[in-house]
Amino acid sequence: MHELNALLIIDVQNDFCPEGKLPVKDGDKVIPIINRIQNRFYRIIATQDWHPENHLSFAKNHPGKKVYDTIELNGIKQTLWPVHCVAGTEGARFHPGLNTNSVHLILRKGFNPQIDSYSAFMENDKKTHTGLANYLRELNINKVYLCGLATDYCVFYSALDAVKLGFETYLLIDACRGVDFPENSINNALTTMRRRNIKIINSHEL
Ligand code: VGL
Ligand code: ZN
Repeated sequence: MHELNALLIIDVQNDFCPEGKLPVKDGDKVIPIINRIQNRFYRIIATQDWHPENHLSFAKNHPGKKVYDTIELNGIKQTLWPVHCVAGTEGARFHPGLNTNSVHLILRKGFNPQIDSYSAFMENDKKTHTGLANYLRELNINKVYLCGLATDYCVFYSALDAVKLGFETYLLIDACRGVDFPENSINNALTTMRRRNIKIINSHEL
């Protein structure tokens, strides 16, 4: 059967790496792995979390609330984060170690101040598409492989949407790192992904 694949590199940005504003433990460790595997893919898409200063996922835009509090935002549960990945800032840039020369599409998400967008496919309202699903479909891509940051947020929601939208979906576990807040959130995400038929593999199995 004719099969075309894509690599989705999720949010490998300075702010999610150890020196950043919302650091993911060992976030930069995924970079050499991602650089090594890029040549296996027909298309490579890299996402950037790309927020305006007034984004409502930032705790500082909710007086009296603290980082990691949860609120309801337009009827959707929202974790409040430190200010991160502000559009055009150093923190929003790809980590300089990530090789982006072979990236075909750079997709930015989270730019609507009212809605967060963990998934590369849909905003958190589960209605507003980013355009990625139809981009992949027009290229006849049927398999997607996910890597990057963070395992339990943007990678997780992107993977769930990928299967929901009909793609055969793989998580490259060694090429991901997570926030792990709240406690066990990485393991819970992995369990949910397995249940939804997302295949969790190591990059060496490619
Ligand atoms: C992310 C929290 C807030 C992610 C983005 O890239 O996983 N997490 N914004
Ligand atoms: Zn964000």
